[in-house]
Amino acid sequence: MKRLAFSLVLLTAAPAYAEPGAQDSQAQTLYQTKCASCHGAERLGGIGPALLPDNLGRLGKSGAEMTIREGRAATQMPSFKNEIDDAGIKALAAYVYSAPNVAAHWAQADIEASRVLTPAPAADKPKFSADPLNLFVVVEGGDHHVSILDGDKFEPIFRFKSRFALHGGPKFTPDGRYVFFSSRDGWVTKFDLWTLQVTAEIRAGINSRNIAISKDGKHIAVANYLPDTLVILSADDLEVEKIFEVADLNKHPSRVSAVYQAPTRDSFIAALKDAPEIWEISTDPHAPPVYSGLVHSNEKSMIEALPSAQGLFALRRIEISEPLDDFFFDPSYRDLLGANRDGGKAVVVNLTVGEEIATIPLPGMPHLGSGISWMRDGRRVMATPHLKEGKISVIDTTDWKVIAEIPTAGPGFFMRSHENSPYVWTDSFLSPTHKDEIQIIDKNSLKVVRSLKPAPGKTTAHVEFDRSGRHALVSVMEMDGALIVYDADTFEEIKRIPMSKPIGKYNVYNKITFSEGTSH
Ligand code: DHE
Repeated sequence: MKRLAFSLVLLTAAPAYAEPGAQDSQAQTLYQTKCASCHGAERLGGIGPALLPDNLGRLGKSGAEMTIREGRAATQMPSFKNEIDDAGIKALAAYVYSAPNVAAHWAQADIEASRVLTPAPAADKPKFSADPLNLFVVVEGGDHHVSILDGDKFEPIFRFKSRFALHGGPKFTPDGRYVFFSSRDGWVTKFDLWTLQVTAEIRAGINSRNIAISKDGKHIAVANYLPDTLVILSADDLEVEKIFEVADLNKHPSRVSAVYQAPTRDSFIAALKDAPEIWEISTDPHAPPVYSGLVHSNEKSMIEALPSAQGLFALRRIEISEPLDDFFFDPSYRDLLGANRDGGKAVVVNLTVGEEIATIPLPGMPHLGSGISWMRDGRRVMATPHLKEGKISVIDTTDWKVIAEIPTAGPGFFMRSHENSPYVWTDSFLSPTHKDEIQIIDKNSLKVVRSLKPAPGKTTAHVEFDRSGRHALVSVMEMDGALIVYDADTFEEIKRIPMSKPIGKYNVYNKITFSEGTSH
């Protein structure tokens, strides 16, 4: 039986979930009377987010208890401490971490029914005077808002309420006019940066990872953990164009860890969490035929035995030795570096031939998704932080050898640079003692040249440059946080803009030009 067919299916196995406890019936009654109206009778979400273990994993049971007891600031979640006693709160928290009675399903009809269109009035220019290509889009996770910042004056020009818990980088149309956001509970939002208006929204999954936009800006791909799907939407009005039920060649379903645009290949590349395959989905209507599953096989009979696909959304499977769920792409998108959370290594996959071509030992859990690359001594190097060790590994992409390990203040999450800057900025986001420190590394000497601690004791991370590369913006990721603007050459603080837990910030120009030092 398929684990996630597009209908209600009894749940057979779900290893990530705790089994329902004995106090379940009390908790279920409480849930239906107190929570269901916002979070849905089946815990799939509504006004509030889905309350399933896969959505709540990072909150933890004690965090869930605290949220039920105290409510959540700046949201519609009230405090229940005067309505539910301690035992009830504990039972409810355990309940939302237990397996749902039915497999979570989100079929095409559900996706389509969720779509809301709010078209903006016609506009032939932005309704503000700031450079529309030097805007910053800032995701404020504290009270779930997005701020639009003038990237020359560093002044907010607009702020709006976003979906709950946006995650991953927003994606821009090639002209920089529209931006798309995705939330952890599956919502995709299209926002018009000229009229400053949300124009369309749709819930493409129950638990989503991220989105990608196609090279021509016409299609949005949504990577889902729940259900096991990859959903393609029209970027125009978010209408569903195709749903891939993701499974390996043996029909074992897989979650999709992330999906990316490969601009030089005119395709989406998807990382699968549970299958030893990388998926490439063509976004070129004239793509030649591909032989799914056997792209690297020499066995003619097997190639003939498999159907070929061609054109828009043709699927190519690249078989690899084990699942890889964290990717870095070289700027030509010929090679991909992949890792999974368990291994102390990265695997290089050549996307042209569909083969693993090298393995790089990289202990300390590299965070390849945050890797960046630059030219040094005529050779292209890439650098990655590590989630479990305070170091940056620098790799020569010609022979895939680690050429340096730069010690940092602690395990880090993000890295950034700009083609006009001689420096790389990185954080120690995961360090219990140095999470307030930003370190700046010389791209040539590979030495740390400066450490900044702009808000002692407060988590400080995620950097983005402005269009010119002259300024670097850093987040103090706290509820009473701030965006700090630095001179990228002198490292002097220029301005501090208060914000509610600013997470990521994204410069329109750098994103649409695939600037070398930023994420895509
Ligand atoms: Fe992220 C990007 C996965 C936890 C903030 N994160 C991404 C991307 C992936 C990913 C695959 C690339 C998507 C894209 O931009 O299109 N993140 C994961 C995880 O697997 C992990 C470790 C665990 C999880 O909970 O999913 C994780 N991420 C976090 C956080 O805890 C962060 C710090 C806070 C939050 O809001 O969840 C966080 N992730 C971010 C940000 C980006 C991101 C800000 C975009 C980075 C960029 O500059 O483009």
